[in-house]
Amino acid sequence: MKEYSYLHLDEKADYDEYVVCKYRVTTDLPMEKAAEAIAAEQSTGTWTGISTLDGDVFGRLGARVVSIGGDMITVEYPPEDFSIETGSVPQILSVIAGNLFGLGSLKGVRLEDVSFPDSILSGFKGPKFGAEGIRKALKRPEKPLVGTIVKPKIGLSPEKTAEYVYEAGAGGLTNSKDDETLVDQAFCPIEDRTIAVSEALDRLEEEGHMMMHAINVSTRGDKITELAEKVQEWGAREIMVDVITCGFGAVQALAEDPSIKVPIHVHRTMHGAFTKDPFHGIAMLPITRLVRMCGGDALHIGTLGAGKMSSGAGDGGNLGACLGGDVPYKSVMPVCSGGVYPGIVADITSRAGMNVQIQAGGGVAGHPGGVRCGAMAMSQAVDAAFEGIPAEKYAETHKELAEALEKWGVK
Ligand code: CAP
Ligand code: MG
Repeated sequence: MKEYSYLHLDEKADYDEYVVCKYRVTTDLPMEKAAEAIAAEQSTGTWTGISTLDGDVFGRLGARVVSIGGDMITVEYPPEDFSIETGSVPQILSVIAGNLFGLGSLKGVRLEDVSFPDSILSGFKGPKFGAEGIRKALKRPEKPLVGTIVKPKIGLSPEKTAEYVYEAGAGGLTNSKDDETLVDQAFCPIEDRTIAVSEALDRLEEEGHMMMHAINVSTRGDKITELAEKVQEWGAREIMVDVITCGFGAVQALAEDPSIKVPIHVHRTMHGAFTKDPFHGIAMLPITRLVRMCGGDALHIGTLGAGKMSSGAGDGGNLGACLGGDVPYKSVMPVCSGGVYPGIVADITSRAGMNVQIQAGGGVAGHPGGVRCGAMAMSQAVDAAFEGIPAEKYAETHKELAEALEKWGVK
């Protein structure tokens, strides 16, 4: 039985033609063996040699291990390994992030990054609006966008939700959103909520303040486009999709649907199941790249180590994957959220810069003065950071910020 080697360690990765993946591998095997096990399983091999694999097929479709360094390996996949039908994330993920995670011979394997050639990128359209389009709609060209998540995440009536949104906007916030678990529950039917929130946003606009609220349309694949079209008719200015629970195809279907004329805020709930372990699973970076390809206009990338959700101190390249010019798409607004409060806004902007959306749920609704004061405190913290004034200094002349710093401190 002819054995084929997947090792091409004397060659450089071919980023122009191949899909190139970087994996972090934990194993007792020699790294060459572990690397070959991944390349074989994800392309033309299996756990043992097979009589049905000939040299021509192997040569054309076999994955290639092009580098091994420390616990990192680089595997490139030939373009023919991917569907002729372009723009298909499911089949791409089955190749680059499929069975390999279950290989018994590996203690851990984590997909850290992926690079796609033009032959793949050209099959995707990217965001309709992007960060620039959202800024244009909000008439907010430079400052960080500042938002809230309506809290409690479930339980408010449509009217109470709309009141929260109005108070948040009156306090200066540019964005609000449904929380990730709120869609169309009996206590807050999506139609009633969307209409009530839309009326609140119209009232704010009449008072001179532009604001968006993302209505969560995360539902089954055969219903999500219909639901998104309906909430748009009911006045939604932005929709939200939980991309991990709904699928990349849901974001793509909405982004590529010409009847959807509002930005898509992409939440990543459930990502922690595979991003949190530094030695097993999938880093956020490949997810961020795929969300931009599929057309998300804004995406949660965490707080770069500043907030409540555990994430690496660095941004892991996600800011560049959202905003960089290395792919043929509009940018994605990076959303920093999770345990955010006025006292860490400057820490976030020092890590992420100003082209971000910073949002707080508890950090607004937990303010001693209520939602409007919480919104004012967040807006004031963003203004201070944008002007390079320390929050404590700015708080001397801004009561709501002072009260927030008093309650939660400054990081
Ligand atoms: C934040 C949040 C978001 C997190 C998700 C929450 O609320 O609404 O879903 O940002 O984390 O439910 O926790 P708080 P990530 O502001 O009250 O923490 O953005 O990392 O995906
Ligand atoms: Mg949430």
